[in-house]
Order: sequence, then C-alpha cells, then structure tokens
Amino acid sequence: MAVLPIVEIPDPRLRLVSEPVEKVDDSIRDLVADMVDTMYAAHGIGLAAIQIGVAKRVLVIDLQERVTEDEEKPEAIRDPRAYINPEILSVSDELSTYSEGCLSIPEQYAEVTRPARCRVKWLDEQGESHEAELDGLLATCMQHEIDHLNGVLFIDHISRLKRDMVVKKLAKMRKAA
Ligand code: GNR
Ligand code: NI
Repeated sequence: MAVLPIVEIPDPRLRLVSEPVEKVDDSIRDLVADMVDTMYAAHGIGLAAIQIGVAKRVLVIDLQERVTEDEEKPEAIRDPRAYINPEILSVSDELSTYSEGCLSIPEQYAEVTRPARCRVKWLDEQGESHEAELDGLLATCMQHEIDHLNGVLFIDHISRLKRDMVVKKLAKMRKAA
C-alpha cells in the first residue's frame, strides 16, 4: 500500500502502449492496491497503471470519489474496482459529452465527446472474467482509462486550438506554483 507520484505530461511514458497482464497474481494485486491508494489521495475517479509508471493493462475506477478539496472520502463509502486487460467489445452510435479532466494533466478540463455506452470485458483481481454494458460516467471513465493503456490522452480528442490552450494553461499554472 503506497501513494505514488503521478506521471504528468509531457512524460513520454504516457504515450506507451501497455502490455497485457499474463497472470493475475499477488504482484498485480499489490499494484492494484498502490493504484487505489494513489487514486484516492489525488481525488481521482479512475487511474491507469501507466499513470504511476507501470506499463501494464490495469486500471482502477471508483466513481464515488467526488469530494471537496479538504474532505477525505470516508473509508466506508469506498468501492474501488480493478479492471485487468479490459477490452471494448462494442460501442453505441449514440454519443455523450462530458467535461473531462486527467490526473496526468492537472487541473485542466475540456469537453470530450465519446460513445455514450460501451460493452466491456475484463478480469478482476481474482483473475475471474466479467462482461458488462456500461453507460453514463462509468462508460466515459472506462474509455478514458482504456485510452491511457493505448497511450492516448483526452486532449487527443479535442481540437488543436483547445489542446494548445490546455497545454499553455498548464505551463502557466506550473510556473506560478
Ligand atoms: O479523476 C478523473 N476524472 C475524470 C472526469 C471525467 C472523465 C474522466 C475522468 S478520469 C480522471 C482521473 C484520470 O486521469 N484517470 O486516468
Ligand atoms: Ni487520465
């Protein structure tokens, strides 16, 4: 269990295509535990392994981590889920737009349009296979996280102009810090 530093742009590791997990063992469960700790510490709703520098196809999501800056989410409400080797099987024609953020592009947000629903299969921490049709914020978050496993960031889905604005604002923010 550890809170680890989050890899931020323009770190080239964020552009790697992560490798599938061959066997869901204790080392993977340790990785998941570190990812969950790091996600909560950063107040994120999801985290891909590459965001802590590990190029494996592992992600964690807990949509309920929506808290104010100075308020810790009570342990009791936490419901982190691990998704190992997740695959999108199909997506809806219907689209939806969310204002997305990313812990690797701190404090920057932009509207991203993606399929509103997706059918996904994955392995859990015990190596058991699951399949489900996701919608709403979970569908968006899952697509955002699977993008990370393929070296794709939310800013790749917006216009060049908006992307340049996000990068500029981040540079300005870092300079002021
Ligand atoms: O914390 C996060 N919030 C978020 C909001 C809208 C769409 C996607 C996300 S994921 C993000 C955490 C993160 O960077 N995961 O990779
Ligand atoms: Ni992200």
